[in-house]
Amino acid sequence: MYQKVLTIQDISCVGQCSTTVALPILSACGLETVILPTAILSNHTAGFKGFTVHDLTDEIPVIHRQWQEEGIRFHAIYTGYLGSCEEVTHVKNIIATMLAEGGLTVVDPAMADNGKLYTAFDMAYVEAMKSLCFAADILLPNITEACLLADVEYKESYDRAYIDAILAGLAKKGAKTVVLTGVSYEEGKTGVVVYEQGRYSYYEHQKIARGCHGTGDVYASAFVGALLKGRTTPEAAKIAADYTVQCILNTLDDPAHWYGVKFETALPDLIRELQ
Ligand code: PXL
Repeated sequence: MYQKVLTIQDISCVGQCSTTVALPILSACGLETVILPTAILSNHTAGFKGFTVHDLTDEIPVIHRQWQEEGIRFHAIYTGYLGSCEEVTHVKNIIATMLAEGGLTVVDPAMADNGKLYTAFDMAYVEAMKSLCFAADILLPNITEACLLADVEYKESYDRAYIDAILAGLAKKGAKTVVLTGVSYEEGKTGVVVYEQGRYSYYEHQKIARGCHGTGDVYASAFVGALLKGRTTPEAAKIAADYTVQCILNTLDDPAHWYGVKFETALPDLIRELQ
């Protein structure tokens, strides 16, 4: 079935993250992709000397009202980096009114990594995000975000019991399906835990030494693409992991490309996988 997905996140003009990776990846997966930018930044906030932001919070309800006039509906809504607590409220309103029957919501909290909140956010934002995250059909956090949402202390080194406790904490607060990324139990390996209807699965793959910006968004976009093309949650989690690893591998030989990954170079592999 031809499906229409709405993705709500910022446009970082330079830096290969959020909307500038979600739109091409979802389109390549064969999905009609509608964008709703939450802010326009000169570049993303991680690693550049600075950045400019034009916040679009006030524009969101204006666009929403117009879409409602037109009777537009989406088969899925996938949200990423939002700019403010107020935007979280607007996004909840959009989800409540714009989904087609049986439509799916995927929320990537996109607010923290490596034990730290991104520059633009504070704990008030985390609190606001909780209501959005726990209402989603699929929540797609990394470990840092999962800890913030579950009120569990972040640890650099951990075991299976720690990961189980985070997932139990999320489930207790209302999370339905959780796809937890960046779970590494062994040197040189990392993976994704899928928690769905009380069952766990784990897909382990190689861990590439160099950390790359934007890979969370590349992963989430490929995951949503695979899911909407009919794959199960664990299958989509694996397809997105393999694609993200390939994107990183295709970037490794170019140290000047520190700000993102060359996700375009692996799109043919992703398209082939979904055919
Ligand atoms: O990839 C997450 C992300 C999205 N958008 C902006 C960011 C970041 C991560 O730092 O700064 C603006």
